[in-house]
Amino acid sequence: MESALSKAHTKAREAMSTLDNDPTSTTQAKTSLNQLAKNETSKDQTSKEQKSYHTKATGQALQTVEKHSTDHDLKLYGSCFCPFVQRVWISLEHKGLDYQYIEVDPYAKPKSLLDVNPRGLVPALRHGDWGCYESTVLMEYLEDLNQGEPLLPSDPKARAHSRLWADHINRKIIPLFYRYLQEQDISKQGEQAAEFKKQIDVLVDAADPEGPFFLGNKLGFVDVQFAPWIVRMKKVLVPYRGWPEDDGKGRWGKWVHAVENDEHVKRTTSDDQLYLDSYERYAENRPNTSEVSKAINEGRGLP
Ligand SMILES: N[C@@H](CCC(=O)N[C@@H](CS)C(=O)NCC(=O)O)C(=O)O
Repeated sequence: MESALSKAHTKAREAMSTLDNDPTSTTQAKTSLNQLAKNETSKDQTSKEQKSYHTKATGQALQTVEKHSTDHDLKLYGSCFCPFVQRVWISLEHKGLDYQYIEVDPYAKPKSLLDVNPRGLVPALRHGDWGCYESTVLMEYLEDLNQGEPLLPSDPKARAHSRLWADHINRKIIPLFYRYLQEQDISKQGEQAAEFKKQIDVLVDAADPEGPFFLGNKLGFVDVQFAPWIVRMKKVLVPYRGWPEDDGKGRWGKWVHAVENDEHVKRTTSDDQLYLDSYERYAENRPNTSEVSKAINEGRGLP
C-alpha cells in the first residue's frame, strides 16, 4: 500500500506540474514539497490523533483580543480561526475604531450569536441595540460609518471597481480554496490547484500594475476581502496540499508579501499551529465539518 509520505509527494507533484507554467513557483514548490513530507512524516509518527478547531486566539491575535475585551457598544462576535471574521476584524483595526471582540464557537450556536445572526454564523456585529451579519455587508457598514481610515476609494467608479472584484473573490476564488482543500482524490488536486490559480490570475490582471495592493500602495477593500485566504495559503494550503509558496517577486508575489506584512493583518493573525489544527477537518473532508464544507461537497454556493 502507498505510504502517507509517498501520497504526500504525489499530491504535491500534481499541484506543481499544473503550476509549473508560473516560473516563480517552482523553487518554492520544492520547499513546500519538503515541508509537506515533513508534516506527513510527523503525522505518521504521532499516529491518528484528530485535530479540531481552536476556540482561543494565539500570538498577535490574542494580544488584540485582550486589548479589546472590555464592554463596548460596538461588538464583533468572532472565532479566531475564521477568515470571514478576519475580514471584519482587519477593517476595525485598520480604521482604528473602538470595539469589543467576543470569541464565540459558531458550531455550538450560542444564544448571544443567534440573537444577532439567526443563521448562527460568524462574523456578527452588534452596534447598540442593532445587529447584522455577513462579512462583506459588515465591511460596507463599517465604511458607511465614515470613521477612521476608509478602505474604499471616494470616486464612485473606483468604488464600483472595488466591489466588482470583491464579488469575484467571493464567488470565484473563495469556493475554489475550499474545493481544493477538501478534495480527497489525489488525481484531482492538481486540477483544483490550477483552477484556483487561474481565478487568482484573473484578479491579478485587474489589479494596479505596480501595486503592491489591488489599487496601488494602500491596503483597500479588495485586499481585505482576500487577505484572510492569502494568509491561509501559506498556513494551510502549503502544508496540506503542497501549494507552491511564491518568492515575492512577480506581481502576485508582491501582493502576497504586502498583505502578509500589513500590520492590521498581522494583528488579527494567530500562530501557525492554530490554522494547521483548525483546518485539518477540511483537509480530511470530515463529515459535518461546517456549513461551508457541506456547501462545497454539495456543489452549492457558500453560506
Ligand atoms: N457568508 C458568510 C460566511 C460565514 C461563515 O461561514 N462562517 C463560519 C466560520 S468560518 C461559521 O460561522 N460556521 C458555522 C457553521 O458552519 O455552522 C460571511 O461572509 O460572513
